[in-house]
Amino acid sequence: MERFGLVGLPNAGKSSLYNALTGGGALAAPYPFATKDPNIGVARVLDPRLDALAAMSESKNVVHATVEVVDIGGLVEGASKGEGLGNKFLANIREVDAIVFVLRSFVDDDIPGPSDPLEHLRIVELELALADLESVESKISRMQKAAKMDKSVAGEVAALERAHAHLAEGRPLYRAGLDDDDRALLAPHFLLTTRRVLAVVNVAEDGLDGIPAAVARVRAELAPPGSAGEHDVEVLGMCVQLEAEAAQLPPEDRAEMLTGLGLGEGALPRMVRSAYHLLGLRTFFTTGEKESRAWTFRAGSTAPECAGRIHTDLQRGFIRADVIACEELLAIGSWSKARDLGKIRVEGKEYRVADGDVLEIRFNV
Ligand SMILES: Nc1nc2c(ncn2[C@@H]2O[C@H](COP(=O)(O)OP(=O)(O)OP(=O)(O)O)[C@@H](O)[C@H]2O)c(=O)[nH]1
Ligand SMILES: [Mg+2]
Repeated sequence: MERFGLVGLPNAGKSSLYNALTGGGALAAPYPFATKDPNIGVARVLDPRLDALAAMSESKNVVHATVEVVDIGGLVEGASKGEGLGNKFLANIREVDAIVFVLRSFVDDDIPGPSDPLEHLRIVELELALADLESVESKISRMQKAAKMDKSVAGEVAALERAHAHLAEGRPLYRAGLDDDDRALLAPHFLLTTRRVLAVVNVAEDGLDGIPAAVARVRAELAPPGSAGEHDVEVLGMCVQLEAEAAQLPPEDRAEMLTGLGLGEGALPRMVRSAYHLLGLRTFFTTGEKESRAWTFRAGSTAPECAGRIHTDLQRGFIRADVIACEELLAIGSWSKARDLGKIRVEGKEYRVADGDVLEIRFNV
């Protein structure tokens, strides 16, 4: 399962966001370092297409795709040198696929800490880049000796040196526009800032109108259009407190509260979808009377690879996939009608599954 890690200063709203996403009971409190050990939970990837398919098939079971969310303790200036909870955050961040920065923008005199999201951003980026700089330096000095004996290591050392140049200027690697070769060479080193980043700007309850401006301000700093990191970074805004309150309500009341505030479906599904997109993740569906289900796959995967997400037997004994786009299937109204109309395509081993495909796998083991 993919993992998102919530990273930020104390009192930014990480645990509140974690609770809203996972329905978890993490301690959210108005003092720094309320979170010491990470909370780990599972969030559903809500997808209206799945609900529509389940309604169409009158499915008894509906299974959403899920992601793991890790709520990490707050970090402060100097954390990489042992301040606050010190380096404890490093190990936790190394284990996530994408970093979610929670940047506080709400003002509340009862809750200590800065309320300028750019100040939050400056500190978290600096600490992450310093931590990476330290690991890259020690790796380079260790590997330079090996490179003299073994020429094949030279490429890796060169990639580390390029990374070093960025980090030494305080630039996290997701801002560096790394090419695929450098990415591949750096991957085994588990650096923190080679991960993609989603920044959540946490605005006040009465600051919803200010979301577009707050997001634009953070984006201008973090990922201006045309910058190297444009594709590795996404920014969005929400009031975590309101989202967390809404998440605790039963579905009908939640919808009423969110629409009442002009928030539509709320920011959480959008946030999970953005993180999905950043990671190059896509969704395909299976649907029937027994169950409708959303499955996660990497963009570019073939039909047998997707079949393998369901069960390894389906990949091993893959014969073919019957395929239709979910919008088309929903418009027709049923799988059998779509078949009668000749709208179900038969695809083979080379087919690259598209986001929103509904699949039926034929296999034989
Ligand atoms: N007014 C307001 N308060 C918020 C908002 N989001 C979080 N808070 C409050 O801020 C305090 C800190 O929130 P937490 O979620 O515990 O923050 P954290 O980032 O997990 O903090 P640490 O665990 O100490 O790193 C809590 O009292 C929350 O209720 C918000 O959008 N508006
Ligand atoms: Mg916390």
